Amino acid sequence: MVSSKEYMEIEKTYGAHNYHPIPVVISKAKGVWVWDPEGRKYMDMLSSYSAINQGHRHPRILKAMKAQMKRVTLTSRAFHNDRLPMFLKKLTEVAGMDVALPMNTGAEAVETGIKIARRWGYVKKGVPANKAEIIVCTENFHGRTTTIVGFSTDPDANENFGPFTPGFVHIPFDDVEAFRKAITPNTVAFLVEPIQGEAGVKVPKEGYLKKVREICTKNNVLLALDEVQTGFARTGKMFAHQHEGIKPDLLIVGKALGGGVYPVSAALARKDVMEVITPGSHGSTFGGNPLACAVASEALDVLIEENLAENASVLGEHFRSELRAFNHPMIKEVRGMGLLNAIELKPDAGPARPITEAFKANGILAKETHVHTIRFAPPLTITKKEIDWALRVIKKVIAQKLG
Ligand code: IF1
Repeated sequence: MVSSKEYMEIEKTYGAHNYHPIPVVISKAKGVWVWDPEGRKYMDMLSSYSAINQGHRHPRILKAMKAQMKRVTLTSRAFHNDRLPMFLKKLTEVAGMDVALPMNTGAEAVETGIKIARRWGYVKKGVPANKAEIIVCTENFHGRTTTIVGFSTDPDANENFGPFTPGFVHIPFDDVEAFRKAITPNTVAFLVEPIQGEAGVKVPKEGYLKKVREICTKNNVLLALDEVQTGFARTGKMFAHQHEGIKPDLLIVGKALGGGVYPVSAALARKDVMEVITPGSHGSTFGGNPLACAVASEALDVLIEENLAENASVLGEHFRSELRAFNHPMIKEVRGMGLLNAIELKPDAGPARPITEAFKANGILAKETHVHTIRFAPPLTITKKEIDWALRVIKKVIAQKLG
């Protein structure tokens, strides 16, 4: 048998070094649990950065995938297929948006949103050619393409990858006045995450998105929400923007839409916005393929029929209140929404990495983000009993490592 250590060495030799993973090899998974080749069991408290909201290898999603594999898997969009129509209908109904454009990865869906917003700006708003501006936030994370990293403010993401696409303007996150001031007659959209994930699970003040929505409407600027990470029940509602009772003009989704088995993403919009996209102006070989549509349709049904938003809301509240009550002197803040949560350590505690490695040794997989923050985002199928076990381990490890 090949050992975990050997797998990691082979990967290091033959792979690009674009990651610094927790030293664990996953070779089997089910629900909230994963196993390494040596048979050690861990709770997955990352869920592939919220892509596994339905849990690993959900039986219904695997069944739908297998059934579709027996019929047809890929057609391209040169022809119609018999899975895309109902998938589009279901997705737009779940999201409360008029129409959707299917892609594969989150970054592609963000790129799609950028293209829609710019074209809408020229065709509908009357912005002069090549003058469109999109407002984005500092510390954003929207993906890895050259255009997207071009407006990242994280040097790790974009150093030496230029020259970059112009047309992006930065403001601080959770700052309504900065947004108001940044708008010009050429502003076509505000692209923002409802909760900044990679920045360390930064939850904005209540009312932020609502005020932003009002300003967008008043100024004829599209509100483009990136819910790739916050979408599909993660924060305790189907979409994070629903906590504010608002609707975006553009909604970007991915990750959990693929049910943890297949990459599926989409840009959704109002009909009058999406209609600027005409034949030949955008697409993807794999976007909207019948296998993706079968998987994603089932992934949506599972979220709804298993009440996963409700579970995320209840257990998320429980998770945060238990960690706050723990009140450890080295914890600066416990924050989050639903089951997207983070512990930020005080600078005196030192880096979070030794803590996440100790979690691993105690059967919990979580990942640090930046130096002092640990993110916890288990599958939304997690039970009260399982999260209570995780809480006991988390408290024990923090007490052991930080006194
Ligand atoms: C990696 C981070 C999380 C996203 C939002 C678009 C995308 C993402 C809000 C792009 C992707 C992933 C990418 C993944 C790690 C992960 C991540 F740490 F990098 F920032 F979740 F916080 N919009 N986020 O969070 O989606 O193209 O990857 O499908 O390893 O890069 P993608």
